Amino acid sequence: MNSSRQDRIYAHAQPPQDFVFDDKVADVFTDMINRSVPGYATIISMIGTLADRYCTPGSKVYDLGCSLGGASLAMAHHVSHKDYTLVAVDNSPAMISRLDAALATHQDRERIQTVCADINEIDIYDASVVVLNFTLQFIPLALRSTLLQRIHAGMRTGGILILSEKIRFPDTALNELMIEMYHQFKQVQGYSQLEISQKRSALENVLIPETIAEHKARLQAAGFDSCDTWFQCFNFTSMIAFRGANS
Ligand code: GEK
Repeated sequence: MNSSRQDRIYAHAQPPQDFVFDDKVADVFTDMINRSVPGYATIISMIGTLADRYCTPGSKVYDLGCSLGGASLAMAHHVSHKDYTLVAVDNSPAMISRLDAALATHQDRERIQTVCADINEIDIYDASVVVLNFTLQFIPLALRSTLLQRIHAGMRTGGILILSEKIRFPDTALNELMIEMYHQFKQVQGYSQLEISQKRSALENVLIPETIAEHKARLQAAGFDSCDTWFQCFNFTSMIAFRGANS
């Protein structure tokens, strides 16, 4: 990862504006995501461990919405055989240019292909591991099923999809509690009330969370044999979905 600058984007009062993954965000992204997603470092490291188990020789590994390549680099680090191609995709030129710069001297450079494109428009094929690490939440609701169907269709039998998301809870009181606990986590990470509330408003129309039940139903409808949660902290979860012989 190639940025260590501190995220101060919402430190001062500013007019409301939807959140975008521009240069300003890309410059502080490593700090931002580590202080904004409880368990991010654990999830990244476990994605590497899961990829080592499921990445089959000659296959492709996709990191969809890769940002600065946190999950890509963890997978490249952990997968012990070197017979795979990792495709890291993001539609933010700010993210992909920084990832390219970070990869310039990386030992796995030749195995990692970076693509600046909309993940709804790329070809997905021969995949043993597909990662959507906090990306599906930014895809319009109407496009989510088609994307998961295309991912499923592009996977090898025995492959896995790792889907990490900010979630909401069906029980209103529990949902409120989880959001409050999450905001407390952000405060402990050094974010002020102003930063927390301005970021929340900026994400309001951009990041649409769903319940675990909604995710499971969509994964099953897309053809995945089985799926479940392997990580959860407050309103953040990571799920694993299998493409088995029956799908
Ligand atoms: C990590 N996975 O560090 N096509 C391609 N990329 C997209 C699209 C799209 N349609 N929509 C959003 N993105 C990363 C973190 S961040 C999560 C992922 C967060 C990209 C967007 O540009 C951004 O880089 C990423 O998805 C979401 O493991 O910031 O909460």
